[in-house]
Amino acid sequence: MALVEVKVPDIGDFNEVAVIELLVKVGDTVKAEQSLITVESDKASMEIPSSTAGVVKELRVKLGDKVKQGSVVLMVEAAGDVAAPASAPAVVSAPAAAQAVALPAAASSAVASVATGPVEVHVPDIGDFKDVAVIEIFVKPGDAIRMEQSLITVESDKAAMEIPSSAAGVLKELKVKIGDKINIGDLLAILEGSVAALALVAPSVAIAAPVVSSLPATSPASALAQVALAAPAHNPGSPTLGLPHASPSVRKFARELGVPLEEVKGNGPKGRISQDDVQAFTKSVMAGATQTKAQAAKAPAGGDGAALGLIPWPKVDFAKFGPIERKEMGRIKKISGANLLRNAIMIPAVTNHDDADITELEAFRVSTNKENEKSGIKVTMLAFLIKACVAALKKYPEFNSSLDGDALVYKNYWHIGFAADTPNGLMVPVIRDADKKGILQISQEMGELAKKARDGKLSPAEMTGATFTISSLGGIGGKYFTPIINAPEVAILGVCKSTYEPVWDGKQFVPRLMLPLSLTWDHRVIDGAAAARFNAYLGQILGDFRRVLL
Ligand code: CAO
Repeated sequence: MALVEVKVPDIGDFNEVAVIELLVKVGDTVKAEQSLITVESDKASMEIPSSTAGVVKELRVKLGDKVKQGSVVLMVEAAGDVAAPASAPAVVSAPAAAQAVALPAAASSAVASVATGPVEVHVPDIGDFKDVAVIEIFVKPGDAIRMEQSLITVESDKAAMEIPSSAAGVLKELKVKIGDKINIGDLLAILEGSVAALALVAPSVAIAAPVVSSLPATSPASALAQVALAAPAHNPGSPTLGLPHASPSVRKFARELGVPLEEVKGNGPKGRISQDDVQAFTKSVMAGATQTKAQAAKAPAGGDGAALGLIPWPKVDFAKFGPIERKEMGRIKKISGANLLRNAIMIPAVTNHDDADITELEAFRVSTNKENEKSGIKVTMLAFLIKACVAALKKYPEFNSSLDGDALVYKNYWHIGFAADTPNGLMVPVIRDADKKGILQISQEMGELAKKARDGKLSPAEMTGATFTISSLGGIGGKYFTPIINAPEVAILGVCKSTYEPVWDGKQFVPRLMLPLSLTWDHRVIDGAAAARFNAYLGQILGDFRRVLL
């Protein structure tokens, strides 16, 4: 078996195009015509195919390298049926058919004439390629079209190209739609207005597509067509198109997965989207961290359940049963609704209910408030709860963690969020570094943050970074409830109104002030026993704060 060089075939006038993707690695078995690398000029991206079948023994290029016709891409141990040329070195050159020529610069500006009225724009000579699919449409009726402006992108299995307009004017009618298969001569569009017609315009590319190199180039026209088919997947420099910048294979990959490429952030040079970017986007959508625009449009705060395969949400004409008034939900309610829905659906949440004896603590709170009357700072039970929770979070650190894929992120800071009821809806301001602050400071900050929340003046920084949240309905009433975890936190404490209860002290029932606690926790991270211990410890601290010192 011969070791052969696979070289960059004739890629027209383009010199020194950058390698932007390596599509194979050492050890891979490649077929003849299989794409090996993607190269890119400032206007076009193209895949370079293998001229032979075999096993890749060595890669001679790396990302960022500049290549031109004749550059060795890799060394292949040719398959038995592929004979290397007898003469050494065993070079497999580009097929003869790859003698594509670059579009003469003059061609695009020649043969122009001035006309008015309807002008038909047809698919120019795109070589032997037949039935190439329309994958993108850049224009719509009413758009003012410039000469040479890209109208659509078509794609074969290995190359993507933009088809430019052969005339200027206002687009009256587009004759193709996404998915249509087109051929040379097909009517693409009808323009109207003052137009400068061009008799022959090849697609606006100046880089020959090696992917068509196996097709016989029988005439200058088809050679030109090969140039044409080398068209760019995207013109990264063009501000007018605003298209995602990605190579044909990445586009194909994205289409196969149903990924909207325009929503993917490219991390390559000039924002180019790589296969890794598409994969990362897909993972993020699957994990629920990202929503595509289509998903967002389909699933407002209420959601219709279709994405979960549920039966449709009941649609009832309430007016049939009595007078109604319809009011759009406010922005905050919509945002928090969407978050609550996701958290309720995605987190296997369990709630433990317990009671804490706060008789002595309440007495201390009342006396503290008396002593501090002049300071203007009012201490409520919530400030003690924040402090007590920090102690419990330190003792049971998984309650202060977040899930990141298969890993747990333990946070060595204790920022406690508290739910605040505001006229605009529920908000969760955050007391930062609650472990470093005393009860008075926490009470003061809580008062300020709660006021800001009610006035709609909380900054994003004041609502982010919490490691655990407390939702207190103690000032209102109720006994127990099941709060929803504020992802990516893994637990939340719900607190209701304390009441005097008869508690057995071993000899008799005595009146004790009992605080109802409801701890909701993420069962992926926390076990039931740990949750019971957390609540029990919290109860002990609230019963006797001196335990924090132990
Ligand atoms: N048991 C008994 N009384 C309690 C109590 C409890 N657990 N917690 C607070 N109280 C008392 C306070 O001592 C205060 O009494 P006084 O008026 O006699 O002094 C009164 O209830 C009102 O307290 P508060 O609500 O103003 O203060 P807070 O620190 O307890 O709470 C805040 C502040 C912003 C959290 C609260 O105003 C609030 O918005 N709570 C609602 C939170 C919420 O909506 N949660 C639900 C989220 S899930 O939808």
